[in-house]
Amino acid sequence: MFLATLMVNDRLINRYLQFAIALFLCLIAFASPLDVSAASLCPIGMVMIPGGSFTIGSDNSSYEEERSATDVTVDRFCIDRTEVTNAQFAKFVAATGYVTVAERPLSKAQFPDLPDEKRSPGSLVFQMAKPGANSVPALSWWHWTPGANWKHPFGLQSAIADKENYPVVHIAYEDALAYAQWAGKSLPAEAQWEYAARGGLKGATYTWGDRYSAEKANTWQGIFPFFNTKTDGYIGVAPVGSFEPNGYGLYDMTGNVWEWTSDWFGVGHSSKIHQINPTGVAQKESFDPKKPGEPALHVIKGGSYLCAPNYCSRFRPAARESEAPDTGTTHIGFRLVKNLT
Ligand SMILES: [Ca+2]
Repeated sequence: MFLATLMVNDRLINRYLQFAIALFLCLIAFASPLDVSAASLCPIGMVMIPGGSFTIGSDNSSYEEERSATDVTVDRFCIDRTEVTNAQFAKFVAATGYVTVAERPLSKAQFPDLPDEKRSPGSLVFQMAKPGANSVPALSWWHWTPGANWKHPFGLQSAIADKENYPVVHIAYEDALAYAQWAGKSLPAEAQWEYAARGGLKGATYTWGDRYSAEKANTWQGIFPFFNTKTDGYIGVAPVGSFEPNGYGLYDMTGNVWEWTSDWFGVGHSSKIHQINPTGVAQKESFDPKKPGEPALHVIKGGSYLCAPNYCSRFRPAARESEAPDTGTTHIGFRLVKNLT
């Protein structure tokens, strides 16, 4: 009797096992195409952007460098969900001993006429116009500050001890490139960056749509550089992810800090051909009419917490600015891509 019961139970157990295995295989068969393609192709912290065509630039902007709007195609790629943070950059420095451009003394090769006492490391720090001022010379808000670097954003007296989740700043192009090589990733091409910033919207002015909102991103409210009403909650840099993401789930593609791209800056976009995975002009062709005396410049995108409607209203996907590769400031950071093809 006992043996018969055991045999019946064994058959029941076998049937249950067969059913469970069949159910498990079905779940894998249905689940794996979604889970594997979406999750495993991109490293943690990155989002996969599906390939496609879009219109880069804008013909409706007053900024000449955004013209002519041109159709381009990009292959799928992964992109960081947020700007690279102080905590992430600190891991890179701890692992490699890397010293950023802002932490190095100014070289005689690059600045032959500079007296030795002015070769101390430093960077450019933004300072608002003094109270009561109603006019200031252009760019006079940038102050060379000895000791300013990613660990000391406003000079030696400042620190990032409680700002691990803030975007790293004072990053020169070669600093961003060194981090990218260590991370096994790349700096985005301008087309990749702009395509990702648009979040799936076609031709929208902003990353969220066509209507400007002071509360959608960390920009400047008020009259730059005289007063900032802080409507968006932040007078300076904000922790990454403080505002709603765009349609692709990417944070701070508008404002907070400018972001480096791998493209050299040209006057505008070429409308001659439909380009696939465009990478911008050659280095020798890099030129910005606003900065005729400067050599090759890289494209930066996204605008920053210093962009106000009255000055540098570049908090739009189509907007672009030029930046000298050796110049990081209190409002330039970066994010990376991982190319899948
Ligand atoms: Ca702000």
